[in-house]
Amino acid sequence: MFETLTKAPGDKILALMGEYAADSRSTKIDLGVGVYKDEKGVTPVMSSVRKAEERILSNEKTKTYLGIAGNKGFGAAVLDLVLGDSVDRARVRIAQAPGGTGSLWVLMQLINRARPGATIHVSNPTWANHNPIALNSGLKVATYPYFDPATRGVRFAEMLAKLDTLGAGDVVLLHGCCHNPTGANLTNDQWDQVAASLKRTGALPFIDLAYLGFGDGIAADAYGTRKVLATAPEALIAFSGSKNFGLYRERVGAAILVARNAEEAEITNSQLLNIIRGAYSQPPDHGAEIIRTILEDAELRAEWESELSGMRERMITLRQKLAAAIRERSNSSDFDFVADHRGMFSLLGLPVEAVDHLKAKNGVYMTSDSRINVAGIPEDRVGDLADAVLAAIR
Ligand code: PLP
Ligand code: TYF
Repeated sequence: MFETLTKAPGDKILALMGEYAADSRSTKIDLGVGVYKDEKGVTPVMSSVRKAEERILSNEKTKTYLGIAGNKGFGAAVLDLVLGDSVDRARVRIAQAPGGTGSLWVLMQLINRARPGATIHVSNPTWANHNPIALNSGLKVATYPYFDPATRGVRFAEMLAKLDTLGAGDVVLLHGCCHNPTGANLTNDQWDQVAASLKRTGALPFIDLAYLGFGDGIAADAYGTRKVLATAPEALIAFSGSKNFGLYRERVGAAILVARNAEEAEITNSQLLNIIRGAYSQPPDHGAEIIRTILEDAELRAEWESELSGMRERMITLRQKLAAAIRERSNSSDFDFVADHRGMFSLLGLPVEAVDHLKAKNGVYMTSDSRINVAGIPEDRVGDLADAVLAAIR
């Protein structure tokens, strides 16, 4: 049987994690995989999460099945968190799923049931996992212009021109906030224009929301999602609780669908649940129960929001420090974009030789496209990093 197989390509980001672990230099810096790190360089269990887990452990009465859509309280709380009052809930359904990735997976399967072989348009560039999930689901993938290497901002006029050419039956995958890998994001005014374009063309918005709260705050980061939902007749959202609750390995996320009316929502949801049942039957509960416990309890929720703000502010400070250090050393504003970007990442726009040089010479690890995880910058080494980056491009 298996002799028919050839070796499949690995995940480059996860491979880089292994390379970093094997590097014995004490001065090495990990700006690779997208996990938040605190000032000690560790990815902590949040205090609100720890407290929720303690409550769950002492209160839990059973571990019997919860059903295909998973934890109902989690679903309701996530809808409040993400949607606000942007859309009539009668048109909305939510199913808990294993991470943002599992949510993307079941929603792409759903698209393929509705429109087999439909084209999903992703930003150029986008998260490395979008393509494989879409292709594995039977969809076709195309790109729309997004990152401008000259300004390190968004090529918005070109993006919008492309979106305007799409039609009903096309799907547009948008990063709700904190674009991965670039760190370049749409302004509120640009979101308004994207929402208007989608309404005009009838293309289906599909929002990947993996970093809610990592950019400028929960409401600010939800602006685009809520704007699109307020105007689009139909939409899909893949929510992840991996980053903002620090629950990576618990695999918690949610697939959200918005249909034209309650009747279509019910029918579409029956297909979504059917996909889930035929895949993994039901999602794991622990992470979802943690999020439910936190969001439903005023005190825990306030603690979580304050922890999340702390993480966000730390990343913004690191951005400002790196931009300032490079400005000081180079007498140029070439890297000021790092301070304007939001979320965990910035695409530096370095040639691959510079990325290789930084790894070999300085033990600075970033993905080959020159994406850095700003949370990985050690606060006391910002100057070293600025020196190394400038030396690598000299
Ligand atoms: N989407 C994007 C853009 C991401 O960066 C991630 C990161 O991990 C995910 C989705 C899904 O994450 P997870 O499946 O770990 O929740
Ligand atoms: O982009 C990142 O680094 C994160 C983490 O298959 C990640 O989104 C990377 C690769 C992967 C799953 C998660």
